[in-house]
Formats: sequence, C-alpha cells, structure tokens
Amino acid sequence: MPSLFDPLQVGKLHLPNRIVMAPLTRNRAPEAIPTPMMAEYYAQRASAGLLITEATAITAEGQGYADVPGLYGTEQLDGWKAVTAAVHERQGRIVVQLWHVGRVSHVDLQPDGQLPVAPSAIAAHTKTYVIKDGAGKFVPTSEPRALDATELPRIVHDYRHAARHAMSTCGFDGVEVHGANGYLLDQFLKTSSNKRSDDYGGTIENRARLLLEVMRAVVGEVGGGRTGVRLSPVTPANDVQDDDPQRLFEYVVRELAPLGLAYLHIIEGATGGPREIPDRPFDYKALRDAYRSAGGKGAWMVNNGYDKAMAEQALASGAADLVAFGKPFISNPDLVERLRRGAALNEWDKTTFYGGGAKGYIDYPALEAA
Ligand code: 8OZ
Repeated sequence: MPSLFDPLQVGKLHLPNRIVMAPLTRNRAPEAIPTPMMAEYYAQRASAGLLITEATAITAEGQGYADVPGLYGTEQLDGWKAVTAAVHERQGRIVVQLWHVGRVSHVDLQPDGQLPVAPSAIAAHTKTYVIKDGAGKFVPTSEPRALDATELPRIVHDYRHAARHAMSTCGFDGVEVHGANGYLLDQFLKTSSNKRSDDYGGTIENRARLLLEVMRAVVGEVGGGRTGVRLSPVTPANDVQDDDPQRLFEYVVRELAPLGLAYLHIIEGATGGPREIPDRPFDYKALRDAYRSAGGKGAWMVNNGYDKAMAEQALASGAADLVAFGKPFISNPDLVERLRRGAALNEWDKTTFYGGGAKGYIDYPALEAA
C-alpha cells in the first residue's frame, strides 16, 4: 500500500515523498520581481516531495494582482534563479506555475492601462488587488476586451517563451500550466466566460483548443516529463461555470493523455473551499478513468482540504498518486516531517496570506530536530 512517505518517479522528476506544496499566491514580489525572502520561504519548504511556485505571470498582460511575480523581465528571471538555487541547495525540487489571468485584472495593472484580455468581453464578477499611491485596495476587475483569433498564436508563444526561460535561465525542474481557477485558459474552457463563435468557442473541442495548444507548445519546449497542468472542473473561483463540466474535462484529459505529462493536478470542488458543491456535482473517478483509458500515465495529483488521513486514504484507494497541501504549508515549513511524526501543526494566520513581509511568511517554526 503506497504511503505519503514513499518516493515516486513523476515523469523525469524523482520525488522523495508524495506530499506536494500547492501553488500559493503570497503577493510579496514588488515590481513582480522575486526577492531573497521568497528564496528563503521556498528553501524552508524544500522537504516537500515537490514545490509548485505561486502563480507567476508569463507576460505583463498576464498580470492581475499587485506584487505577484512574473517570468518575463531580466530581474524577474534572476530573482527566480536565486529561488531555485536556494531550493536545490536544500535538495528540493521546484516547478513554476505559468499564469495568464485573462480578464481577472484591472487596467491599473495592465501595460499602458490597456484593457485586460479574455475570450469574450464579459467582466468577471470578482475583485483584484491593486496598490495605488502606496495604498493597497480590492477593486472590481475591469471589463476585458475579447482577444482576436489572430492574437492567440502570440499567447501560445508567450507560454512557450516563459517555459523556455523557466528551464534554461531560472533553473526550474519543470513547469505547471495554470489551467484552473477562472484564469485565461479556464475562461476559454468554460461556457460562462467563452461566447466566441470562431474555432476557439462553442463546442467542447473549440473551447479546449487554446489550453491544448498551450500544453503542446510547452511540452515541445520542456518535455512532457517536466510538465504538469492544473485544472479545476467545477470551481466557482473568479466567476466561471460550465454547462457540462464532466464532458468538457473528460475530453480535455483524453487529449492530454498522449502528451506524456509528469502530472495532472486536479482541484476538487471550490478552490480553497468546500470539496462538494451542491449544484455542481462532479465524478473525479470518471475523470481519472477517462485519462487512464486514453493511455495517460502521468501522476494524478489531488488538492483541496486534505489532511493526513484523507491523503493516506486517497493513495491507498488509488484515487491519487500525489496530494497537494496549501494552507498547511504556509504555516508548517516542515509539513512532511510533522505529518510523518503525527506532530501538531502550526495554525496559519490568514491576515498575512497576501502581502506584507517576513511575518507570517518565513517566521513559522519548524520542529526541533528529533
Ligand atoms: C488567491 C489570490 C490571488 C490569486 C489562484 C492564483 O486561485 C490564484 C490566486 C489565489 O489560482
């Protein structure tokens, strides 16, 4: 029976355990540049089987919040290089999450104050965080403009370009494409945000096209064995919904199967919230079966509200190969060791999740060495 503490080969990555640090937005990168404090934060958590960075914008257009990091400017790439070096120094493994927010942005965060881009010109009923004249505040996202089909090859190129630099310049061990949580690729996937009438809208095949083009481009650059993808079939995060998520996502994973991905990372239920959503049922086993029947061999990573007992049960039943933990990793840099020993976990302080400095970031204590 596999345990959380058994190693697993995941594509080209050898993980010493099956406990993954989920991507966690922390808004501590002024000018989108990763700082030495971020290197310390990730290095503290290097005993995770795999670290997935916070969502990282592939371009300035892909930015949607104040002080989230990017992966397009020289100083940003240098900042990440220091992060991966610190993690590798502690024998860790780290992949970067490649992010384009699409419509979840604000003109004040966009280059030259331009409109955010999206599949269709429909505003998300959600908020983002901007800092203006030194003061941070939550504001409604701006109404986006619809991308023209002729612009989509450029978006695919932006992912490919970021993936290349992630590997060759920053020294990441791989990349995860953020296809979840109501950001650009999820906006294309889902019927509530995609009203296009061209090859990228309408049918499931069309709505999945951009995600699949991005995945093929990134895999072409990095190799499938170092590429993962995050999907959230039913999350209401950032105001997305699909009319038939089961059929949509079974199609998506069948198409992903031949790419030889290292892993698929599935958010079950509402991101960071309830695992079951009354009006949005979803059969995750059927999703996994669809992937496996299509020949998909990637590790199946699950996320959302897992504790040790649930995680062990998911591995034992075959429902998962890897389990991603979010908030517990914020407050427990040595989460793996604490779970191993059955030790108490530090509680997290919500007030320091987003923005701020060292407090609530790199000051959570590890256990004394046994
Ligand atoms: C919390 C705050 C801002 C962004 C996601 C990247 O939900 C995020 C995010 C989470 O995937």
